Amino acid sequence: MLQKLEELKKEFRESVEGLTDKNSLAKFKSDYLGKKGKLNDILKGMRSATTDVKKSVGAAANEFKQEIQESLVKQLAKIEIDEINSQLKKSWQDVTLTDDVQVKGLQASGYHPVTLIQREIEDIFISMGFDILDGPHIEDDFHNFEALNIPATHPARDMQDTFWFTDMAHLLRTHTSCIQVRGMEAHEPPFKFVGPGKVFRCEATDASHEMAFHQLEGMMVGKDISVANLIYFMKTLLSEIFRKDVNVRLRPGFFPFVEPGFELDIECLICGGTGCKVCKQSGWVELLPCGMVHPNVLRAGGIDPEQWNGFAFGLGLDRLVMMRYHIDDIRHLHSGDLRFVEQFKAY
Ligand code: FA5
Repeated sequence: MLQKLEELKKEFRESVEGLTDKNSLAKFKSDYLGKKGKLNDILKGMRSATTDVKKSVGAAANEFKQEIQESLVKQLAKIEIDEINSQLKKSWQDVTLTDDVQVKGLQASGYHPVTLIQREIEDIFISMGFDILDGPHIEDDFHNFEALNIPATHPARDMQDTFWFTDMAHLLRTHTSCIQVRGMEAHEPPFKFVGPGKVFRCEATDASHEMAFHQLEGMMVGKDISVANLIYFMKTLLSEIFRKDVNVRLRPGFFPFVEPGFELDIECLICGGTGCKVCKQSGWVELLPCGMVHPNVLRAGGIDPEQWNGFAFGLGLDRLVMMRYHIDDIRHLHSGDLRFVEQFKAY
């Protein structure tokens, strides 16, 4: 029996290190230690053995059992380490590689066209001395409506369908005009800034309307600012963005926070002004509402309207992207389809 035990030990030691996965390790364990396993098979002969043999074989068998258990634990740890290492090898990425290096299985990413145009506009305004401001997506009634001359009973609240929180005091901002209020609260005039960001409206989507889209707010407050200053900045912006002459028209527009208020429309670049689904067959796309800041708004922002005045505008960034890249449906922009986004890599 002792000799059989030695042979079994030799066989075990030779094969245990060849095990490379958890399933074969489990099977191997039951082959040796299971009820009908190889060790018990040898020990069956113990029943008819003498006490001395029982003693010596029993001790050797226990020792062997312990060796098997320890070896299996060690081998299991080795298998697990090998598994982790091979996973690491497969998913290893060199973060120093640039996107011109083709790596199998890796795709070079790019910027979303809205981000690209936002940065471009920020650069244009920075070069004209504007600051860049930010504001929260979750706003309160005061910053989104009240301070912008839209009291609770004002019918203009219905112009923008609002996602309200259940407390009915907070909301997802419906426009970036709240950044005007936050800008006035944080700065002493004179100042000029732009504030880009995401805005949310509870409205049905179509080729030119999304529920979550992007605007870029602009505000300039100083002494004796005029409509001529406003038009100058808007024209500079559009000629820099489109790098060509585009037809625009200015018409009166109503927004409670500006007086007078204007709608600056751009001739639809998708159809060249002949009419399509983006411009709703009108040939014009509403792009840039603007106007002279209402005295009530300055007052709510802590600024004396007797001493200071200014202009403000709210540019629709998604529609600007559509005009710039001739995209005929706004829903492509946030579809999450990589084939679409990958076309806009350069900045
Ligand atoms: C406003 O949101 C005003 N806060 C803009 C403003 C600022 C006026 C400062 C005067 C002074 P309006 O709701 O028109 O205005 O939206 C501004 C621009 O956002 C539109 O011209 C359009 O380009 C874009 N826009 C509006 N609704 C959507 C929508 N559902 N999907 C995509 N773009 C939209």
